[in-house]
Amino acid sequence: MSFEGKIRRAAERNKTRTVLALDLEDPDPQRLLTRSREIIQEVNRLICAIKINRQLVMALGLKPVAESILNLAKVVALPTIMDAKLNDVGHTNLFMARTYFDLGFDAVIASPVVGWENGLDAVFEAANSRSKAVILLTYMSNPGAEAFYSLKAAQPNGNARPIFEILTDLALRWKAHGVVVGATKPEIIARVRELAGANLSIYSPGIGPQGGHPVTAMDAGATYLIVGRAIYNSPDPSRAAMELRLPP
Ligand code: BMP
Repeated sequence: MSFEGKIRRAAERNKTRTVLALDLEDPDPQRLLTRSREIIQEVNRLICAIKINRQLVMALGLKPVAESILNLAKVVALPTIMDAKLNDVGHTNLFMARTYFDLGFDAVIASPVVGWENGLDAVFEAANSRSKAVILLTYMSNPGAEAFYSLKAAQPNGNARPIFEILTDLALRWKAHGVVVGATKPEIIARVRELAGANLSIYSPGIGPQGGHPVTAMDAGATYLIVGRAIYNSPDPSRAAMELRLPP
């Protein structure tokens, strides 16, 4: 089944649009692995996917991530996203994308600013040939993001457009599964939704500690919320995940 099919099925089954960002930190790799597994076991019926960052892969290593975290995700029927933020030339992007897909990840996040030719072309090809997905970073949630993503760039026709609008067009042209747009910028989510129509999934991080609000982000047009600390740092993670389940 495709990533899209898996996340939709999990979202319907668990009545949630929350993707868990599994970003725990611990200097002891064994404790980190145990805690990461515990959080998944605690909230797996209250989330629809798991996103893993490079920091977790750095701390645990690829093999333990695959054997322990990805296997557990499979057991609890949740798709996994590798937040690789791929941002290099073609051959190294391809190596990383292939490695993550072959380990068992269902989707990767990439940065569209490297462009298509000898940038993300091979990543999309690798994803498409394996029924995996590519999600593109389109507007980040941190305050400093505005300086780049809202910058207006001249178009061949002489008009100037904000960079995030150009990146949204690229996501549509390249047939990306989805885009990442910060929950801290509901007006940008609304604009991306307006440009993209109904079919492009919008993943929105920045809920809680970064200042974004789940209802505002969903009302603006987000498809999924990406949530880390507000769940795993909560004294009661399953209650926190439960509260993020929004009425249909
Ligand atoms: P938290 O909910 O703890 O703030 O974590 C947000 C997660 O989303 C982190 O994994 C971070 O890497 C990711 N993220 C983000 O916060 N803003 C972005 O613009 C893009 C992201 O991938």
